[in-house]
Amino acid sequence: TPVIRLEDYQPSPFVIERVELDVRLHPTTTRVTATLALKPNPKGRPDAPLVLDGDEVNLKGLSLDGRAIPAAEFEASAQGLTIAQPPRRPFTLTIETEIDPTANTQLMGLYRSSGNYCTQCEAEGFRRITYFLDRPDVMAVYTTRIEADRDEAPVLLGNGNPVEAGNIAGTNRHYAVWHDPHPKPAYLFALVGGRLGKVGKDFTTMSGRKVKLAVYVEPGKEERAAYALDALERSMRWDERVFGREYDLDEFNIVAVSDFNMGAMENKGLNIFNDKYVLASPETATDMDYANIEAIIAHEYFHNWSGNRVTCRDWFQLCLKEGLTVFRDQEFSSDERSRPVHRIAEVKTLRARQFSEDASPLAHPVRPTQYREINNFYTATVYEKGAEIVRMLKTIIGEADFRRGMDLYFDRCDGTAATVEDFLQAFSEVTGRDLSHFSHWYAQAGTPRVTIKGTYDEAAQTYRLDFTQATPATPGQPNKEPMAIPVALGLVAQDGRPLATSSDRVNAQGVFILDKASDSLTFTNVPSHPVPSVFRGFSAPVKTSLDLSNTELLVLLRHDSDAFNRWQAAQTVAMRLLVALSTGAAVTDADITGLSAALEMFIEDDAMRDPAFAALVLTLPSEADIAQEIAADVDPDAIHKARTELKRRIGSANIGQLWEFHQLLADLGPYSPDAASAGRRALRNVALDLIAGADKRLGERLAREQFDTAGNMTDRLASLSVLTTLPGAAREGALTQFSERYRDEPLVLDKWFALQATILEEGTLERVKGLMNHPAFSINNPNRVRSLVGSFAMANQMQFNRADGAGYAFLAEIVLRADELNPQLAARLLTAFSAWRMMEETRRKHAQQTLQAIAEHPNLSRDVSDIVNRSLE
Ligand code: HT7
Ligand code: ZN
Repeated sequence: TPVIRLEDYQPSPFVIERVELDVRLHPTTTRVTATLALKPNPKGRPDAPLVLDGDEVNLKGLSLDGRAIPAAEFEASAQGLTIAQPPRRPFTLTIETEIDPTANTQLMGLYRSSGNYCTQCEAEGFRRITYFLDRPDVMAVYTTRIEADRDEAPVLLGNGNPVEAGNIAGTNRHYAVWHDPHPKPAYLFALVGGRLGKVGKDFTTMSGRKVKLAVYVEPGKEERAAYALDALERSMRWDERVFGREYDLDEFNIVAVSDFNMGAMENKGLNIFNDKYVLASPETATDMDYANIEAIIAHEYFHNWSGNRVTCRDWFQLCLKEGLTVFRDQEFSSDERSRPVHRIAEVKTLRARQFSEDASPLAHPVRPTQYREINNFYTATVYEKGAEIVRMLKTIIGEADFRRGMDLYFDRCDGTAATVEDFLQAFSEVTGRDLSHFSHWYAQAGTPRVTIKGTYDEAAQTYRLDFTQATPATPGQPNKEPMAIPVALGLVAQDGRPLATSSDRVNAQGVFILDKASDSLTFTNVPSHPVPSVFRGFSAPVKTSLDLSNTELLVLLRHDSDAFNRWQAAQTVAMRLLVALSTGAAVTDADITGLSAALEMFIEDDAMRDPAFAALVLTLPSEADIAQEIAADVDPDAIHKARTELKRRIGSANIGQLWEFHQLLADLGPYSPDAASAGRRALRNVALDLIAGADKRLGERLAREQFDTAGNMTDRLASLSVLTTLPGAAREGALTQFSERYRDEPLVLDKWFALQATILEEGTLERVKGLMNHPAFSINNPNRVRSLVGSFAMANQMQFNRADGAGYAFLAEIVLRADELNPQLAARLLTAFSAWRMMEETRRKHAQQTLQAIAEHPNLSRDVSDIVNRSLE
């Protein structure tokens, strides 16, 4: 397959100004008539042929300005349509195609989910509906007529505003016409037809425009859409208040579907969602589900400006909309919930997903320079690291200039397909700063490591910090330049008092910019040997090596004014112990008691003040985090043993207090998903988990009681999760009870699949294989596959990485099966192998052989072949 390169970008030789689509929905033979108003692009090659993209479409008719084009003058295949000598003036092309939405198991283009029709066009799905210039810089105004059987699809939705609807006399068919006045690329096109229930409300924008908001779901589940609708309204208000961005159509519709490759899609005025991120009730959704729904509803809504009004010139610029929109949704969630708690959660995800990607053979820059399959670049690097870059920009230039830069970017680039350069240019202009060095963040892959050494001079009362930075080699990038790294920092006295810092290298917001390979800064008037608190709020996506003792770190846990670094200090101490225990290095009893005593003090003094924060502090780094820290010759069994042991020690040392939390924090009133209530449940459930790690009988008793009496899914699932750590009849009984209770709730059964797939025991692989035959499982449904197979491969590092290679062989088999149906899903599953090189030798060899066998398999999709080949490079 060809490599697409950023440096080869050429403007399209033709533009499409208007599109009229007539879609006659039918389960197997849907007819699409596309009428395209084309004209030569003055910026494109003047003599170029017209080459339209296509993918599995059947051409039924083709005419130019109303006349059929003779067969000799065009060439059509399932993959494209070429007219060698198109007119060099404006003209109209009418294309009739036939497609089969029922046979579409890839879930790209027009497909059916639970009998309803829906579309997914990002990145290159529109070409599966009709031949088109399917690239984001070709922006057109769309009018869509949708026709369907009234019984099969009483609801017909399109982009933009509704224009007309009616019955077709003498038939059982009806139609609706939608017009979207905002020019958009084809990837933002959508339509929906089906039997759907609805919840809605009116919204008045800041300038007084009335907008009808609606969320469409499976009939009977309308009540479960109320939270999503509320989150939408709050998102719209927030974007007005914080970014000055107003909505621009008469309607905003969201549709939930059960078969979806990703979380959701920001189609103009018609967002389509994985139902997992819409439907919620206390009985079926956890606190985490509610938080995810809020974040994803916000994310897709925010795309209306960062992505739709200002879109991307080409797919290399994906971070321009995704990184920026993730930043915006993170800020929204931080404002709606607890900022420090949310920041810790963001960083946990970033480290688990993006740092691991950056350390793997799949590492790539936030703005890649080449790809074979764009679907494989919807990655943690583009999304999460992309968001960190925007956050650093804001840290460096300050809040006021950031907002001025955003305003300039939106205003200047409105209605255009922009680049990362356009984005940075807006901030350069408002600040007068040269951001060319900063832009390395978009181009250089790999996680920089910053090493910091502190020296106190008692006589001079100065404290010096020496910094060095280095970014490891990544595929295609052996040598790295130093990055511009904002370091938010402060000093804390050994007794915990904050020290007034003064250094001419640190700005008023407490930020030092490290932009050389090494640099130092000196604080003056420092009365005693301080403890430095660096990268406050995780001010840059880097790894840090800091020569602080555990005792000093525990001073930060107790006293730092920065909540993120309090959490980080506890994590660093725990990580040191876990790495040592995992690798057989010396760990003294005093080392462990040091941490557990500090946590005891934290539990007594602080935990109840902010339970959500306490729950995070009391959660040890995951087994995958520990593996990443060890990074070479990893033995997952040893890691599991080490973590279990440290957890047992911390639980035992604090069991009385933990038990008290468990009793004290029980939910009394009706369930509410708000952050404070969720925080209390989180602490209670972390306490239960620690108790069970220390005293199995007590843990089992409390978990069983909680399971029986829980008034919401968060508590029920948390107790079941604790029970799954305790082999025996109680666990199996609870699992059976749970599956019977929720037998008609696929999204809840997904949690049940995932829980069992992550049991850290030898029999798990056999259990997972058995569950693939469960009536609720289907290899065609991405949520089911991700819950069972994805959880096993991505969230059970001990059992996936079994020393006998059976976990790898299983995943390979499923990837190959899934690849025949849904290549995107298969390719994502396959990324579970990305850490294979850091495993110890036996596992490494098994993984390599398995990857090689996949690579040699005939008829791999482009998606899977791209991932497998890059994984082996
Ligand atoms: N922009 C959306 C990306 C997306 C997607 C990409 C490829 C294949 C299927 C997909 N569904 C959604 C989602 C987002 O980031 O908002
Ligand atoms: Zn997005």
